[in-house]
Amino acid sequence: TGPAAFAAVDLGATSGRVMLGLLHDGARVELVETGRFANGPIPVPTPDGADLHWDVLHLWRGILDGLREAGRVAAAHGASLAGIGVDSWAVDYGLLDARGALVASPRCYRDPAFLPVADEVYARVPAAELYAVNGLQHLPFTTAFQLVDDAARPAFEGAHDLLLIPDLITCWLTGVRVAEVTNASTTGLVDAATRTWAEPLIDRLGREFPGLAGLRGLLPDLVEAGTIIGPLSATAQKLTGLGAIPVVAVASHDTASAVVGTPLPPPTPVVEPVETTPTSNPTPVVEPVETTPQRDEPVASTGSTTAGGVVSTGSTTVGGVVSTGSTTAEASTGSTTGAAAYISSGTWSLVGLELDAPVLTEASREAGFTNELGLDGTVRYLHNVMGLWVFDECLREWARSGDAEDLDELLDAAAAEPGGLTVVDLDDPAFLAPGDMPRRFTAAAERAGQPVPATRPALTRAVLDSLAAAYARTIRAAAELAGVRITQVHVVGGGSQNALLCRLTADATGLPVVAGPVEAAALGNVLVQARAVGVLVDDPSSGSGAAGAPRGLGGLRDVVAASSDLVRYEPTH
Ligand code: LFR
Repeated sequence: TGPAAFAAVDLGATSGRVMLGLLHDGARVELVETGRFANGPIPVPTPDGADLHWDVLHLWRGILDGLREAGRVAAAHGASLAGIGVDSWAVDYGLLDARGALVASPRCYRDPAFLPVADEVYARVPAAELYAVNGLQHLPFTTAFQLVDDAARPAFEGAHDLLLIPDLITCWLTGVRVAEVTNASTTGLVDAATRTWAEPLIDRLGREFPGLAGLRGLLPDLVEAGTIIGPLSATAQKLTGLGAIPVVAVASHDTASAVVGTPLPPPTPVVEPVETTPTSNPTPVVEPVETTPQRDEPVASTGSTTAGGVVSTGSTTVGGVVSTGSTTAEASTGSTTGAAAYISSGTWSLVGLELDAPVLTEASREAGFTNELGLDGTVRYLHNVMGLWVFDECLREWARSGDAEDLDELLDAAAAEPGGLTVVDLDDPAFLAPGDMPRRFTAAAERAGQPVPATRPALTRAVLDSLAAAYARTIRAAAELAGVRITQVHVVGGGSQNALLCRLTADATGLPVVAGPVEAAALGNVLVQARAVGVLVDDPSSGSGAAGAPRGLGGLRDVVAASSDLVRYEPTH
């Protein structure tokens, strides 16, 4: 028999794509790109400046074309599509009116209008109260904050439903309105412990901000990733030339799909649960920015801090390694079994661990760690590092000036630079908005009293050194807060192809870096579909032994590993 075929729609901030996933023998996925289209924030002038919007209709056009092509390519491989799934960047949404039509083009989270909102919200609902429920790191553009700004606009009055971007596309494909939980967890409106809408918090926001009084009524029912939403609607069948193919709610936050598509190591069973003993005085976990990568400093828990940082006293799965909910004996004795951290490296770098329960403590909040929800009850415990956005914006600026760079040549030249000279804090919201990035980066270096890179290779090296330093700092903090010892770092997404960045990351963390797959999000998307429609079953490693039992995350990741060429970078010092 031929392969099973699935179409993964994966929308990123700079491009969207449709990938055909051909699952061979239930063991290996071959990805074929059947559509790619540009994406990016579009400034739309207003009397007092400009709003930033996404052109979701352009994306929709690209999706329809890509799905049609996916059907054709699948047929050429002797297969017909068995599923469609959509993932995208998080937090942004479309509003539908009572008829189900889009009220306005969705706003982009980088819109500077959102920047002051968080403080207005924190003045009425303290940040600590929000964190205790939603577990989200402070980001100025979390959906809840965007909504406060949006609700003041006349268009909002016409809103009947709020759909996050992937849910909006799924609705256009099926006619069904749902909120898939991995992405909904980035809205700030979901309870991270119960994986349900945080009703008391939503009511509270409605009382504090009258424009949001009807917010609960805009939110659709939550579904877990892996739910079959319905067949392509008759209209969508016509538009794509496809049949009544099942549309699956995959882990629709692109980062959630990317973590599914990361070949994290298999779990090691816990022999004995260890009691969590809260410490009254957690050591601060955010360290000052280092100017040079640290040598010989293992990124591991010291065994002395933040035992109280974990709410669960049960077992916690970390990077596929089961550990206990506290700083473990394993961490302090330096046993060779350790956990793996991941870096989902694209426009953003999402740096952290996979856990099986949220960490909702003050220490975690102060360190800027988020608890987004993942597949199969997991938690993405991570921090957003500004990512390749800063470098890509420099490239775009140089191209706009008519003097575009050859990427490979630039990276070679950056590799030959001395390095470690200029390391700035990429968490600075000054980097958030688009435009004029080389100047903004050098201004930040000046403000920090650091050497100002004088050439493009020097600036490139400074950006990548700053990224690697941020990765090391974040991984060290995650290890401390979750109480685990980290022995390996996985880099997936576009950044996994940047050999210089991977090398700098290995050196900055002092840990081996395993790079790949590039298309982790598309792979994760395909695998969740395959399992949902009953193709990935009978996994001996799931331990259930039951015939027809769906594969666990480990079983899905076996397919990831078998489908990817991974590159390993050892630290050189
Ligand atoms: C990555 C990502 C991040 C999210 C940011 C904004 O593409 O989804 O996880 O924080 O975009 O939505």
